[in-house]
Amino acid sequence: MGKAKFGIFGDGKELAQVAMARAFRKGDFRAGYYRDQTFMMALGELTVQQYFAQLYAHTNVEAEPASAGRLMNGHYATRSLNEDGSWKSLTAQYNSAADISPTAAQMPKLLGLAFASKLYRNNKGLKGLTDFSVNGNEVAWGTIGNASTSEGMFFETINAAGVLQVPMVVAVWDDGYGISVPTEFHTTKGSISEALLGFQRTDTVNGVEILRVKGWDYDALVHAFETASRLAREEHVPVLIHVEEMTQPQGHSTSGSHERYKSKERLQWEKDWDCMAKFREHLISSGIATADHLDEIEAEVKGQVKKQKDAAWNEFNEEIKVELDQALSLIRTTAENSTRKISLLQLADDLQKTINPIRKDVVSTVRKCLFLIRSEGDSIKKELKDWYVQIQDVNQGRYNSHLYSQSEFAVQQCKPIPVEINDNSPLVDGREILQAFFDYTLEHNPQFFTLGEDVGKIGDVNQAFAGLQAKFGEWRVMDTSIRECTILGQGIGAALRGLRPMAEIQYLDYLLYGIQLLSDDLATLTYRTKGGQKAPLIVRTRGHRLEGVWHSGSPMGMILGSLRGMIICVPRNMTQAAGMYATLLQSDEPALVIECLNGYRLKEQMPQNIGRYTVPMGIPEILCPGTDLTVVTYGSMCRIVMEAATELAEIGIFLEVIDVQTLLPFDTNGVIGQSIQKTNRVLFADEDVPGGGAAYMMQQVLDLQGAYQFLDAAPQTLSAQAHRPAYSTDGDYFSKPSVEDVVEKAYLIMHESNPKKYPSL
Ligand SMILES: Cc1ncc(C[n+]2csc(CCOP(=O)(O)OP(=O)(O)O)c2C)c(N)n1
Ligand SMILES: [Mg+2]
Repeated sequence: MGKAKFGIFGDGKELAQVAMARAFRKGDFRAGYYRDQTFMMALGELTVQQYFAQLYAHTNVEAEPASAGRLMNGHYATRSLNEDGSWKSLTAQYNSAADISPTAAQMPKLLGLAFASKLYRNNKGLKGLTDFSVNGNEVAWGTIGNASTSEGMFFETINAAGVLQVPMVVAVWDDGYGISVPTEFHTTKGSISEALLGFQRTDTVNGVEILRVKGWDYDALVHAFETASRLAREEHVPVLIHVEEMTQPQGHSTSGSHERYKSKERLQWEKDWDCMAKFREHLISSGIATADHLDEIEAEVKGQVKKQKDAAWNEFNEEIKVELDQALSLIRTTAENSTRKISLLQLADDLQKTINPIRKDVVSTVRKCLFLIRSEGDSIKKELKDWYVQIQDVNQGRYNSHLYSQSEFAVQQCKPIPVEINDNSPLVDGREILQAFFDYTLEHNPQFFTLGEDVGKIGDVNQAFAGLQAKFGEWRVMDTSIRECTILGQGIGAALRGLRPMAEIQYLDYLLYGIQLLSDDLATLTYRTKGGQKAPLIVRTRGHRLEGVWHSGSPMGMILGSLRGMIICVPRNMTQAAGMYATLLQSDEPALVIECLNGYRLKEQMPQNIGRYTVPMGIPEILCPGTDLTVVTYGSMCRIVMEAATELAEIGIFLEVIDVQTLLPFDTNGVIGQSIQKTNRVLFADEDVPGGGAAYMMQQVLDLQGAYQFLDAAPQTLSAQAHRPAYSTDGDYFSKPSVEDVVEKAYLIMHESNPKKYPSL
């Protein structure tokens, strides 16, 4: 009837979900996909009315607690946080991590949710945190469709779970299809449990327990899920349950019928072997219920569902109706005094006639009206305009809030504590500053831990954690295999359960293996739950400049385009990096910190208050005051630009060099605009491709801050070449911006203003 745009349902997979719900305990977590309505309802974590509220995109958190209308139907989530952003007791409730649509992308965080139990059981420092775990007894339950098991993330997760021995149970809902494509196109040997047999644990060797069960066999399902629950909960053995012979009575979704791709025989088989039909037969044949009794229950339930559906629709509509009536009345009273009376009344009449009007109809009509009367006096426009401003504010809350934390734990709320450096502060390698910071933090923050490739025994490839595994143990400073995506997943899952992980990506160039997960899952988490969940993961990596195509990347434009919702820090040295980590650990926001790859051996003074001072987010630092040209930069480019500034000062050109420090948030106090007001010229310099990070900074300053009006010369960007950097020092010189590049570019901007004083080069 056009009331809902799209529907995707869990029928054909109900029975297994009831069995899974029976084995699920408080404190456990689910990370699944769009078929799990029965499971959520069986737990009591989803009412029928809430189910329909999501279908209609009801923006009210009480009506639709999973996503406040932000996600299409079939995305399930429980709320881990109180209104003020603080944690609820997760061990006192059933938990579902917030779903996302990309197939198999639930897997990496599932691994992390299970891994958290491992930490809570083995890391003695976490024992008191009973709102998050009771001795690591919580199981992380995953669900995934058969076709989605072909994704790389599925295999990466299964392998990691087998290595880590975490309490993860994955149920594969196998209906023989992935939309229209049958199993033989998806899975080796046509069976995921067959294909995975090499992972099967034995009496003597750890691995994954693999169970196989039919989706219509209730007793076997109950047995399988109970077995899995026990193994995972008590022994931390990962389990895969392959649930075969499931059906999909209505096809994949509302957007196409399955008669197009399923044979008559298959359609008949799905009718005969549908789990609900089979369960009915089972209940009758075993004498548990009579056919009449079941008919009665079905009729009654149908009536209840219809009632809740109507209630959801009415509640959804009620709010819109109130706004519609207000708008109509205001437009009509405005029309009475307006020269555009006829047009306004016509717009009001058209709005009133709209069938199933939505907010867009209301707001777009009001905006059209305001545009029509733009030349009329304020007294005529005022009421309608005020109403529009107020409703925009409300709609902002409904549709645009919570990209970042709105709680007292937001990074912006963190109290700045200045760094203390004096004459007694010794000069050390940059990496030693980080090492001192991590030492302090491991000592003082029991929830903090780090994991990554080579992070444990050798203390990362640049030795910022050197000696810290030996000091704090393997549950705090951990080596992992080479699997960037699930390293991040481990971090996300652990952060969802109250821990403070730092997940390391060895080089920024390899972030690409995990950027999909960060973009789809972590960066959207707060937004897509409207503040219902948080995962304050810190992703630590290093980049910008070293050697060659895969160890010198600075793909900031890519990151800025895909990770809105995360904090992006680009510290110029390790002193700044340590202060940023301190800020992040006081906040609840997820972040990416990119250290300078060529900065670990450079000398810096060891701060007196290492571990305690903080670097505020979104506050640029003026590295060198100047009067002629503002140069905006960050990261390793700070040193290059400062060298150029020294050279130019010798010929009387004074650069004001600004380190932005963080790209998200960006210069929240307008420091750069103020600088341009003084210098009237600006250059944005970085190591990204042309049109990348520097173009972003330009947009922020000229467009958002409006600094274009202070310019006396064309604003410019200086970036690396469009290709990736060639190898060796010469490769770097001819690929990345050099001191000469900055000097010449800055000089030419001065030439534009005063060609006489600064003749062309
Ligand atoms: C990464 C990604 N690719 C494609 C899609 C589109 N898509 C949604 S569901 C689906 C089929 C999934 O089949 P299966 O895993 O067997 O689950 P089922 O729907 O059969 O339960 C596809 C291709 C997607 N959501 N994500
Ligand atoms: Mg399928």
